Amino acid sequence: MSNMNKFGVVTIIGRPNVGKSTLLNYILGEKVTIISSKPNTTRTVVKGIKTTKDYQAVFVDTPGIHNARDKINRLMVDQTVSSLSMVDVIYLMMEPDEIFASEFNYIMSLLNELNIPKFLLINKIDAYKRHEIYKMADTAFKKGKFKYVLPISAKKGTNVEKLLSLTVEEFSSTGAFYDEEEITSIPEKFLIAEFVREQVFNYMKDELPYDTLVECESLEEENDKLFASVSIIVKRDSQKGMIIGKQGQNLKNIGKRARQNLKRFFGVPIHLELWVKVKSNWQDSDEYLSIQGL
Ligand code: GDP
Ligand code: K
Ligand code: MG
Repeated sequence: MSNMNKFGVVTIIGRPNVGKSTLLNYILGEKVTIISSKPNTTRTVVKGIKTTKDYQAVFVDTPGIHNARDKINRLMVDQTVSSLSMVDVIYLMMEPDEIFASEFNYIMSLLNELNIPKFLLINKIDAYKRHEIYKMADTAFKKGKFKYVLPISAKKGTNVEKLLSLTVEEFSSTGAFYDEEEITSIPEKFLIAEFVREQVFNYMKDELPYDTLVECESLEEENDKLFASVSIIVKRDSQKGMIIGKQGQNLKNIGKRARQNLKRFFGVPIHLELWVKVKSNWQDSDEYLSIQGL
């Protein structure tokens, strides 16, 4: 990892079955997927990380974004889109014959507001005729502000190398921002926080405030064991109580499940220390904004 000079976060948006997982599996070369059982969580979830000698790309999922049918869902989608400010590149994946329904237009109008490069991936080109692909590309350019429109086949890998090199062009050179030691610890910390966040969502159901922040404050490795300290930051004391639960049972469950998943993911045991903190104005604080914007 020491020669790595670029770092970025990518999200893939698209309706079910369009081929998102297939593309990720092709890119990552192995199945790395974190599944959140709670739909419509507005936070992003890490799906996998690709590290080469030149770059590191973190792929995150954006659950619930393709569900803008009614007013309630649209509120959720609004929230989700604003949480995308942390990503460097957005992939929107469609099939050549997909129609531009009202929810697509709605999502597109929100995405167009974001100053983040958007790539339209027209997937499954191995299964469609050329004119169908051209027609989709033409319509897409009219509907959205795409930096690139790329016909791909996630299954066969057609144009995927091209896609990756265009993606990395959008990444920032982390050398300018972090020293080497920090670069190597950032993705693991980011992942650990995501695993914990996933369980916080699972156990809190609808009571969880959207602006809950999860942060991995320290991570150390010793004798093939990981030691992590993670903070769950809420705005009010009452929310702190909810997360901890009766006799700490909720927090215990969150920690237990997160630990199991982390152990499976990293392949080593992990000692996880969870803290619940109240910071009433973290959204206004530079320190926390920079963490959220990782
Ligand atoms: P997701 O729901 O967006 O994650 O979609 P999946 O990755 O699970 O893919 C849904 C289906 O589409 C699977 O049967 C895939 O094999 C298929 N699929 C994905 N990409 C391609 C492609 O490039 N060409 C073809 N022909 N099928 C594809
Ligand atoms: K970045
Ligand atoms: Mg999938």
